[in-house]
Amino acid sequence: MSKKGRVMNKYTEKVLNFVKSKNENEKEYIQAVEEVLTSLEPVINEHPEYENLALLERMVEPERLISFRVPYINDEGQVIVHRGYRVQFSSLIGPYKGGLRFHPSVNQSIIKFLGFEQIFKNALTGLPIGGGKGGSDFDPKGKSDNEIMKFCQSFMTELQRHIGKDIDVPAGDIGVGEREIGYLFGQYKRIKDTYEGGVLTGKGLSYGGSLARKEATGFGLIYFMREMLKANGNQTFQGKKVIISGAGNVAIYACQKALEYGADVIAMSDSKGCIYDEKGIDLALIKQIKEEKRARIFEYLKVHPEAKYYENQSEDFPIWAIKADIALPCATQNEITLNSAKKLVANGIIAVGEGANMPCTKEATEYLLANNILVAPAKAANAGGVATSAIEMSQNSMRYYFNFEEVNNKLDDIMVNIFHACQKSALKYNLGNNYVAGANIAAFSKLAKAMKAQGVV
Ligand code: NDP
Ligand code: 2IT
Repeated sequence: MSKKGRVMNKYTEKVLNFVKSKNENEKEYIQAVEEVLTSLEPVINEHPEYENLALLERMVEPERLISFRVPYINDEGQVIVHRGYRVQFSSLIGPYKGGLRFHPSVNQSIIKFLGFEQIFKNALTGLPIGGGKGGSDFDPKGKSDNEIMKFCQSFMTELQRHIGKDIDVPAGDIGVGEREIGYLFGQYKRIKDTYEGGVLTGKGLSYGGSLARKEATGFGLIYFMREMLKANGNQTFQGKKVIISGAGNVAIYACQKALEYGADVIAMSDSKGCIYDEKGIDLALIKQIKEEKRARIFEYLKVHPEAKYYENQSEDFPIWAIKADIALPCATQNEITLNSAKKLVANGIIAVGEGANMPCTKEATEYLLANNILVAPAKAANAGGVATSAIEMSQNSMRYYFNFEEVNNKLDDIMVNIFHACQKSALKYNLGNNYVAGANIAAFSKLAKAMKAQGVV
């Protein structure tokens, strides 16, 4: 028995201890592995042969981890050096696939946790994509377009030797959107001297991007939540009070779809603080501030002085103290602490939908589940982004475009299927509506089959 009375299967415990000792300084990576391994226990108990095959040991060791220097010259003529990463974690079921994050907090641990999550997420989409992730500790905030372009060109000058449409296909994540993907694509094409559309996704619509990719992660999150609410008491978004952290790509389109479904979105945030507008968030204004002006969310007050602004002052973000029915963390990892989870529960939250990757700490997730809160786990609920990236890759291979409705319908179907896969796995192992475990088990079962079939690689 481990702490909290959980039974620890000997094999999973051995692998977890090994990961902890081999990656001592990588706390986010250890956190992600621990969450997955603890939920896999019922499956591992059923398959003692996995130990001899070292199935788990192989899953937690990246196939390849690349770290590289990224120098560029800023507008003042100063040479600046950053560190770039790409983790090519698993090519079991397709080319490595996953975003690039540009944020000062990026380090090896964060890239590995994201890459590890991506393997399972991509398996859940049902599409042929392996798991990868990359990025840099470069901060795009406050940089000129010229600086962003030079940084992206330098980053790609190294990355290009490691990627390709059938090898590894990066996309966006925090700090990497359509602008950055454009500069990265331009440099790749220039160096390779070939038009390889499918080497990056999240491209602009004028040169190979897919309609609905921009909206996909946020829309997909709401489609997943719609299914989860329906399956639990036939509930809907209509009239529900919703709080959404972040005001970036995921948060904005989650807000848009939630509003379309009749929800009442009352709060959004950025890395500095949150806006609480009890009359309902003015999404057009948020888009103007964050997408067009790349400014701070507190500018919302210039147009709506009656709204309230709360600054982030500790790791317990003020947005989670606002009373609501549904919370959608769409900013970053570990943004819902145990303390914040307690506030959400005390305020009567019914569901938490993870748009960001690993937004709840392990203790927060356990607390929410113990209090019968519905939790839509990130690797399932935010898989709509990467699924639509895979649809972008297919369109590029076919040299063809689907219209918005076609892509959006495929995305909706994929999210419905993912929800059912999580539900089915949870039921199979008597885990009720613990979709966190359900998602891990459903993805792992598929990956384990592929690993057994492919031999010792
Ligand atoms: P963006 O860069 O578009 O937006 C990120 C938002 O979160 C911004 O509003 C930002 O604030 C806020 N934020 C970022 N870091 C922090 C932090 N350390 N503390 C508080 N707030 C923060 O990124 P995305 O919307 O693309 O990504 C958001 C999350 O969703 C990430 O966890 C990402 O991994 C995940 N995700 C993204 C997908 C995609 O397709 N883009 C797909 C699946 C998951 P500010 O404006 O001040 O910078
Ligand atoms: O975390 C994620 O799934 C993403 N950032 C999207 C990855 C992708 O390849 O579209």
